[in-house]
Amino acid sequence: MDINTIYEAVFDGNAKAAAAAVEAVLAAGETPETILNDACIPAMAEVGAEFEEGEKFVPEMLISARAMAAAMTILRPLLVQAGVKTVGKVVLGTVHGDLHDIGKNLVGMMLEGAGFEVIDLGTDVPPQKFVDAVKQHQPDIVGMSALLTTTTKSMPATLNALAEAGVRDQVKVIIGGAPITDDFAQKIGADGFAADAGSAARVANALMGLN
Ligand code: B1M
Repeated sequence: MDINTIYEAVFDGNAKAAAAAVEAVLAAGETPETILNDACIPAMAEVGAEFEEGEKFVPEMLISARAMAAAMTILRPLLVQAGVKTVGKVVLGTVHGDLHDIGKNLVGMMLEGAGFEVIDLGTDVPPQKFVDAVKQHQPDIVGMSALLTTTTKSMPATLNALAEAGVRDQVKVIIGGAPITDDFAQKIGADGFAADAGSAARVANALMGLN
């Protein structure tokens, strides 16, 4: 059993096989990072590509997402363990109107793996809920994810709400998601943009003055 077995299990949406393959490949000495980056993420990317080409449909996407979640249940604590210490606190959420959370969850896992404490507000998070979480948890960073072009407008709305509540200057804001670009991030006044989960961790580190 090798890393391709995990790729196939996630791609085929076989949660049981994905979990078993992750256990076996870890036992054989592979790192959780390699399994995440070289099997799980590419498998979901291929599922997305086939969906766009009309070769896969929503139920198939969902079972692949569940298989990925099964793999992540095993990988998450190991990725977190790899973080030497808590380097900062992040409040993370998918913006209002948007239910996509696979990418956001990956970003959260990579941030945890990079040593951040992550407070995950979930999906469909209204601006006021971000504001309340900033007041309650005093994070260093707010991370917003959006996958729909229609929900990207919730990002400037949340930035405005943070400013109106007087807490915008207390946090750095990182945004990401398939329709998000660096240009958009700059235009709305976010502090950082990341194209994927790995770079989200690097951008967060940079905003904390690390590396
Ligand atoms: Co949705 N969906 N979906 N969907 N879905 C897309 C996004 C879409 C592009 C598919 C398509 O039509 N080609 C399209 C959006 C079109 C657009 O707006 N331009 C779309 C649509 C239209 C919809 C619905 C409206 C469909 C419908 O009901 N008619 C509906 C909307 C529901 C809602 O949100 N209100 C919907 C529903 C769903 C499912 C529920 C079936 C499911 C989501 C399951 C879940 O998330 N729990 C789903 C899925 C799976 C997808 C696709 C196929 C895959 C998304 C995904 O998980 N990718 C997607 C097509 C695609 O992307 N090719 C699609 C894998 C993931 C690892 O990547 O999320 O991009 P991604 O995250 C990356 C980066 O973007 C980045 O890092 C991540 C990891 O590397 N990133 C960040 C993400 N957030 C970040 C935050 C950061 C930094 C980086 O900082 C904080």
